[in-house]
Amino acid sequence: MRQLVQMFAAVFIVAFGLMYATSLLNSSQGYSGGNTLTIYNWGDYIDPDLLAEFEEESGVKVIYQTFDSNEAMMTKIEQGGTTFDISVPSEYAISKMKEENLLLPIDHSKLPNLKHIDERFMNLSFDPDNEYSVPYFWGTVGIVYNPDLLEGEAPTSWNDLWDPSLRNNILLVDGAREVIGFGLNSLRYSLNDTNEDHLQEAKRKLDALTPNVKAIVGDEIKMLLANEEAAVGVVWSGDASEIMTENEKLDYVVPEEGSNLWFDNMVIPKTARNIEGAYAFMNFMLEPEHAARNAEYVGYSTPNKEALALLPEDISGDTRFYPSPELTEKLEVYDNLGKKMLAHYNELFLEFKMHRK
Ligand code: N2P
Repeated sequence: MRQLVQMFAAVFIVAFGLMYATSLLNSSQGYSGGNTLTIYNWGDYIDPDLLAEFEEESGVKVIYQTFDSNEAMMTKIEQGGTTFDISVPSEYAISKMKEENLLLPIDHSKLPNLKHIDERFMNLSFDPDNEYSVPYFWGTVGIVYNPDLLEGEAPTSWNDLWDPSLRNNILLVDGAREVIGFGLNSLRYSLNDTNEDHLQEAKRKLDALTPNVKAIVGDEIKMLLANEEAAVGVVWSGDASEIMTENEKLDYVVPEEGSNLWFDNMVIPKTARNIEGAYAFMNFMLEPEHAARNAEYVGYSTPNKEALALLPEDISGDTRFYPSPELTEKLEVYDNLGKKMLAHYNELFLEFKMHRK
């Protein structure tokens, strides 16, 4: 009898331990399936009220995780062990993830609200026919500046950043493509350039910017610039718009040498567990009223034409954040440069960061 009790106790302990271990693993790796939906999005990129409303409407519980660069997001998904149902990569990352067979094709019949997206943002070269992705936000990269803190004229060109009057007065977005990209643009090279001499020249030029760079930062760049901790920032357009809502003195310019035009789209990674939930979420975010609220909350530009019509005129009519097709045509979209070249861009960016130390 005692032996039997001991055996039961042992079985119980092992079973309980296993259950506990699995639950730990699930919560740390973003387990989804059943009634949960795991979303992997950029930081500060959704109105939290919309998440709560989606949960209430659908009965699905959302597990929400964030990333701060395409590179970090891709590494995590490539490594495996995650079960994200939705992610929001930028165009070159979508192209790379497609190539690596990391995405599920999208069934458009499950997204009736897809019809609200402006044609201008559909069927782009990184994902013909939107086979794998659905537009979420779009924008540019540019310079946000505080006229009160500038000694000289307002910047209009990337090369203005090297002005000695900006010593220790510039904040940079923590993005490899963005920083190497404006280094190349400042030399009038393409931000997709793969010529090693051009890349080294851009790297040397960026190293020479070091005395002017106060910090290279993530999402806190918005708070720092709004609080007037630096005169100038190189940022994504939506962050500039958000900063300018906080501090009306600031302004945003897309430099004259050219810059980046980017698109962030929702995708369903191949490892998704709750595919129906993923469609429900995408369709919810494509609903014009939801897309409009999301755009107003985070400050980024919506590709949803019905949502745009719902936004106040001071947002939808602001050509700094809703530039015309004639203007965006002059900008460059990041190409998928391939695994090796992307790694090289990351390396150069890392070396630039080290150079500052
Ligand atoms: C939001 C970051 C937006 C990224 N915090 C632009 N691709």
